Amino acid sequence: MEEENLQLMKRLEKLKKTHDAVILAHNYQWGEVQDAADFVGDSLDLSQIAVEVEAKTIVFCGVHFMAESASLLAPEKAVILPEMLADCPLANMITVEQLREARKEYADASVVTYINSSAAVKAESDICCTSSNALAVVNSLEQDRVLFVPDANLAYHVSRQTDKEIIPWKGYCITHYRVTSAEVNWARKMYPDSPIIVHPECPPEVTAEADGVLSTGGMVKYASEAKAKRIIVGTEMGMLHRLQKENPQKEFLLLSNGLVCPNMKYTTLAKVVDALEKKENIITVPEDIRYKAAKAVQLMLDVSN
Ligand code: CIZ
Repeated sequence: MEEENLQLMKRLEKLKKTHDAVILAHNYQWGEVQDAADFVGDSLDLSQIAVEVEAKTIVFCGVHFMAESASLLAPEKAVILPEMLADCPLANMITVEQLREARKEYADASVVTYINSSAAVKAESDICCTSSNALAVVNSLEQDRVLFVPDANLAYHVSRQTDKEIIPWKGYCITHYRVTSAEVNWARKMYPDSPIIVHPECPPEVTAEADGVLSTGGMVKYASEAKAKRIIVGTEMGMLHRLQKENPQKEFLLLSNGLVCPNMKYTTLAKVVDALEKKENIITVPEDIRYKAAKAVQLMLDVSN
């Protein structure tokens, strides 16, 4: 396997030169994919890198909405998604039609849309947010009511920290929603000195008991600054690879065995090489949607920068 990966890495280096490409990998990708990437990060970091790099081709190792976000911010570049099956069930839990109906029902509310959504839904929103800036985005709005889509757990986490009325959409991440407070209690008993950090897409009873509720970027920072020698991590298992690599002197344990996103795991090193070789699976966003979606993302960047 080692030898096979080395051969793939060699082919990838050549292809990167041929196609003037960079490889971006989300924090939830397999370790081998993260190691082959030029940049590893969360979806927003990676989209901003896609804008900044000079390369003409971006291979986005993540799920569909992430490649779309990169494409809507960097439309002049060819954004490749190595595996077209890599979709995000949460992003598909709200459609444009459903959002239009909800807007009628909550006419006095602003619409805040989590980055885990399609470009078409972003285009129908007032502003976007990520898990790291959701509270700042909500608090920046003039309206007192906010329709928050599509993740209900993130909406609930924000509602605990703001005076605004948050109307949550009933979407959920199929990986994070499985984490239970029994797992938190068990980890506490087993490792009483180890902090437990979880993602805000986890259920409210889990986020309520954790020592930190953090985006993946927040977890990277927390891990490097924490004094603790062992940290329990409640997010997708791919995150452990990066945390361990950047903090070899510390130990990271997964809070729950169920923290595996099947969509993130579709992308393998072989598929990355194959997609770049064939220059296939290029993700584009129609211009009318792109323009409106990019505006909602830009408004978010104006709040968080
Ligand atoms: O925005 C992202 O990359 C996701 C899905 C999670 C996070 O917290 O970074």
